[in-house]
Amino acid sequence: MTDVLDLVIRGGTVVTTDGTVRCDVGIRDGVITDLGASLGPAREVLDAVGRLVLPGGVDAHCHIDQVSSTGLVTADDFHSGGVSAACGGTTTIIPFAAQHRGQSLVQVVRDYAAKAAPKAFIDYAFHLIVSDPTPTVLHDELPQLIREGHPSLKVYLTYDRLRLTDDQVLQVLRVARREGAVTLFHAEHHEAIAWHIARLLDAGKTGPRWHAQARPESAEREATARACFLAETTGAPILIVHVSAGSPLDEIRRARRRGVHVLAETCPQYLVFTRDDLDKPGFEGAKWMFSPPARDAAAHAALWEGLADGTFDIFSSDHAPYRYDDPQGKKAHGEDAPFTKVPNGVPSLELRLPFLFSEGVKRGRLSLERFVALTSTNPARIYGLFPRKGAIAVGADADLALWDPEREVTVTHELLHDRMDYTPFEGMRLTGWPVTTVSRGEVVWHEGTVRGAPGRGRLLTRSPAAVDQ
Ligand code: DUC
Ligand code: ZN
Ligand code: ZN
Repeated sequence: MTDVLDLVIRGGTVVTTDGTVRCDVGIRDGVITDLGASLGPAREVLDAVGRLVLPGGVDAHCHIDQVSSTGLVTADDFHSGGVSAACGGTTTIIPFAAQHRGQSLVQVVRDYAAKAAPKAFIDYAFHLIVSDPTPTVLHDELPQLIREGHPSLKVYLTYDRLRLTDDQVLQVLRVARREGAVTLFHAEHHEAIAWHIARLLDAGKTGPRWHAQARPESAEREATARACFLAETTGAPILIVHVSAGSPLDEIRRARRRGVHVLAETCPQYLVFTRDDLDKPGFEGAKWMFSPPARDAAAHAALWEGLADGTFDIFSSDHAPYRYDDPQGKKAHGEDAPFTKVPNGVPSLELRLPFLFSEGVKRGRLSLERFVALTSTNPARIYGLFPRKGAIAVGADADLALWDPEREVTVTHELLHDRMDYTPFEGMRLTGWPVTTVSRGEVVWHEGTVRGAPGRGRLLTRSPAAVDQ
């Protein structure tokens, strides 16, 4: 019988950016085919009474099986990262294909695609990282890759082995604009950071706690303003990733008022941690080391305001999993290594949605619709995946997260599914939890059980970025 559905999600409250409605969701061949009352018959029925039915999360910033510029590899691969994401209600990830100097950008993408394909648990796409914009990269490889369906790239304004000069950034933006790609910026002022680092190390200030002093908010503010200026000069759309505080956010608002196409992202770690978290006994503070660093309570307030008032377009994890006690992780150079040698990043792939739901929606800071926009629909739109992803609509992929809005959970590392040996969110009490996750019509996470084989996730090619929202 062809009119039997594969799966019906029955009796839930469906949430999209347009509002909430009580209805069933009917699924066939991995796609949403029906929305309405009393759908069926179906081979499988999921009772969603009392649940919110959300579009599966789209995490547009995470580092999976990525080789850093110093040769360290992040702890999660496309299987463990995908499982962890799915258990947190995310159904699509966009990690990076990271070029290091001297490498062919095309070959880098081929290599990441080859290691992802046999392991991927959920659907994925790649942002490019451009660290070596040679004439071949600019004239041939970047246009080719954008046309092949990778219309987003990240550039760095700091880090010795990654950063581009302003002149190189202008050249990259010119190509990105012409080809329809959006350029992500890691915005921190390189020379100012080097200046601070030299003084701190000269004074023997080498422990994790000095990381925040080496990378002050002013360095982020200046680089954010400059990135906006470079976008203004070229007319190219840009997105500032991992914004940590109010003053860079104000630069983004100012640039937008003059018509610059600049979008903004923040992440869980900037809303809850402060520079004091780095100041733990011994080496422990390394568990809270990421860049830009966490700031203070005033920054948290400014970021919440930006999430609520629409200044932020997306909320990503920036999952950069470096284990604590591991030669590929925080202790790669030993516990006595200066803070400059500690890899930057924290895990948060699985907690991104529960964190924002609990701290944002449950605390009355964000509406449910805004939550869905920030975590799913906007990243899908901006990065060329909508309406296949980020939507609950007939014809969209059946990627869904069923949410128990009242479940109370105390975060422990044991609860999570990544390959880390700690979570910086240990002990945090959250309300609201994803109890079931559906990926292209398959139930991949249900009440504590993971289902699905490695390799079931598909590489998504994308259309040019939609930035004029
Ligand atoms: N930038 C990121 O986006 N993630 C981890 C570290 C960094 O510098
Ligand atoms: Zn970055
Ligand atoms: Zn990152």
